Amino acid sequence: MKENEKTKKLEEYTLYSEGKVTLSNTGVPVNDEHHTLKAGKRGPSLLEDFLMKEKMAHFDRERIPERVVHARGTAVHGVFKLSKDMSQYTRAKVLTQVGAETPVFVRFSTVAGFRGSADLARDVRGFSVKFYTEEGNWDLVGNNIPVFFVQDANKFPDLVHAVKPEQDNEMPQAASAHDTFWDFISLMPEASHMIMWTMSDRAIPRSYRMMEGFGVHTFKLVNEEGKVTFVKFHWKPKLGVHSVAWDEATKVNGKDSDFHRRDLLNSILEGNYPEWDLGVQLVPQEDEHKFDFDLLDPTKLIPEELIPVEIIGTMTLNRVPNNFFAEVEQVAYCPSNIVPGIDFSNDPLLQGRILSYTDTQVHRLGTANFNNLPINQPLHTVHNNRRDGFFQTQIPTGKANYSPNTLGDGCPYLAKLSEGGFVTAPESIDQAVKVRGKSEKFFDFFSQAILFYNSQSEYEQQHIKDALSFELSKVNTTSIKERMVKNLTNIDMDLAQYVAEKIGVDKPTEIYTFENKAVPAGADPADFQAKPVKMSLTKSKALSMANQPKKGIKTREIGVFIADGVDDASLENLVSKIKSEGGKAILVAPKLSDVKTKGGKMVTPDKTVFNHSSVLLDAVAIVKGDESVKTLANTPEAIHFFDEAYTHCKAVGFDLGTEAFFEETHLSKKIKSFIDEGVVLDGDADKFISAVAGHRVWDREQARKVPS
Ligand code: HDD
Repeated sequence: MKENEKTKKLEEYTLYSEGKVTLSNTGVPVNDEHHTLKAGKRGPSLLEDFLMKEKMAHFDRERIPERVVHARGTAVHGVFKLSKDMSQYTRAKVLTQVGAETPVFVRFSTVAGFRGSADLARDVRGFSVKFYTEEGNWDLVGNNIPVFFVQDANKFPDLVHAVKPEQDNEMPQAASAHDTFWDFISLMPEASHMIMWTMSDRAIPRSYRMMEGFGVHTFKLVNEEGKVTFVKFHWKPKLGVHSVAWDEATKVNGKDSDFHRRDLLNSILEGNYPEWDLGVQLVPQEDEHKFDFDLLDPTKLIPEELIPVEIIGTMTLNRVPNNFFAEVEQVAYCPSNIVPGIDFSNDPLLQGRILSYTDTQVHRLGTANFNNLPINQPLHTVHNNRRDGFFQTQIPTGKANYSPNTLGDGCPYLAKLSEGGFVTAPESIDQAVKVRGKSEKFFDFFSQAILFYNSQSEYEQQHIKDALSFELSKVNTTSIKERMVKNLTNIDMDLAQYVAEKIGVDKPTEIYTFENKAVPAGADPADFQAKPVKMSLTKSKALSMANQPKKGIKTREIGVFIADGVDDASLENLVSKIKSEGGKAILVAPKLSDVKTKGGKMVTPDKTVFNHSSVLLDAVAIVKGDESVKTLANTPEAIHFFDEAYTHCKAVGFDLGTEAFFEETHLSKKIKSFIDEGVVLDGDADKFISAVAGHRVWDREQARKVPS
């Protein structure tokens, strides 16, 4: 081959290896993949078209089973940085090396909906963190709610069948407001505490970035000496904990069903990295039985008044995935993934999860080798004697695939304790008797539901009442509704009576105690042996979102309304104030073409009144300008933005000189006597910004009777 031909060939190969040229799955450069090979241009397709066959066969197998629960979600990369040495309690390096950065991959999700369902369903949110530690992957697979529906993993398939779309008609999608869910819940009083949380605003978060996360179960920390300390894990968001209004949630689902997903990805792409502090509640092993509740019961939390949350580190999410399928869809979280220094408690829900997740990943990802997928690989290359199986991507060398061996010099040998080897924390269970059942304190079904409800502010209690009324009004079977109301009398009589009236069943007058009452047909008597416990604590501050600190307007999206003729100085003033506080000014105009300011400057709007919506914004404001105000006052969609923002208890700001616009809103007609701190009529940008920082003026609902 001549020299220049050789060079040409080399260039071609480089192109291939650089990934610029389409290669078939076997590495053949492809010249045409848009026309099938045919016998003549109008003739039948030919069987020999191996390239078309490969493309089609691959396409036909693109989908893998979606997750049986938590199918809808998204995930991003980040780092966890430890700020407090926990070696007194654990030998896990991830919790003892202060300042070290551990990579993480974090997936947020809803539970009930299918993979394509909308983000703002009333639902629990999954909060899964995979820590890629020096000592292996540690998966903390939690939720944004600190307790769970059921106490035993054996009930989980029933719970999931009940909440998913009904089997005879596959309805409703991503919603618990239907007969089968409430049938199950009404027969499962242990779910009462969780139901209070899911009917609260926690189940409709403003953003993944504004949710708390909880490991839910009690785990164990184990130190170098083998001493055990019980632990609960908490994630506290730096942006505070915030939710949307229910009416708003239902509208967000239509306006932007990817609302949470988009919000998370955009914030990272814009450099606004979401952060959470990692907190722990620690209980010395000797104090295991000192509480009114059982530490192993996942329907109970440890009130922060009893054991405060200690902050030990911070997680920052700072990188979006490159490929959704390869990373987000293929990531396989397993609560069984723990590292030396962390151990399981005997929580019967956790014990079942240890089995279920690895099993589901083998099914979903099709092979026991699912940890070979790049997103699941631990930091260090794995050496062991697990062999073969579908999609084995490693090529083990040498002869020895067994242990002990001499042919491989004894390698890979087992890690001694001094080399970090995992050992299970010893626990004496020699006297145990095999039983199916649960411990005494597990029969307290209501005391923490009561604690939660009593800890809510007035507007939060109202939201729970309204949510329960909505959900149960969608139930067609009267006996289910009646049973739920009876259960609610055990939590709060006023709540039970309110709901009863709304859903058209008899108003209860006394607490329905379970003792001596007939167990409903079809129910398990064990689920009805409630043994109430009087809790020493009557309220817990941390349980109410109303008590959570309001942390400014960072990353909040504020619609600033403009049209031709808008006043330059006022616009500049408001936008720069919003930006200087870390907020985002979204310029909203009647159309997408550039707006000409009064001073003749051309400004490009971000959104229009017809492609955006008030429910996708945190607050709205209008800037003065004779001509622009006139235009906007004649734009019904613009008026609707303000009316709706007001209804959803958001901050609404009117510049001085925008009275003509204000007069068009229904606010002017109806609310003049209900102007609150969220309605800023004097164009004071600072006042407006502090109103946005307050998140919502929820009291507006009561004062104004707005159905938010
Ligand atoms: Fe689960 C997924 C959280 C109880 C069985 N669960 C899943 C995910 C989260 C949780 C966040 C999504 C993981 C991801 O992002 O890929 N689950 C919880 C919490 C629970 C809980 C906080 C109680 C405290 N789960 C639970 C039980 C079982 C399962 C009791 C079964 C015995 N969960 C599964 C599963 C899933 C799952 C079927 C579906 C897809 C997957 O695991 O990877 O195995």
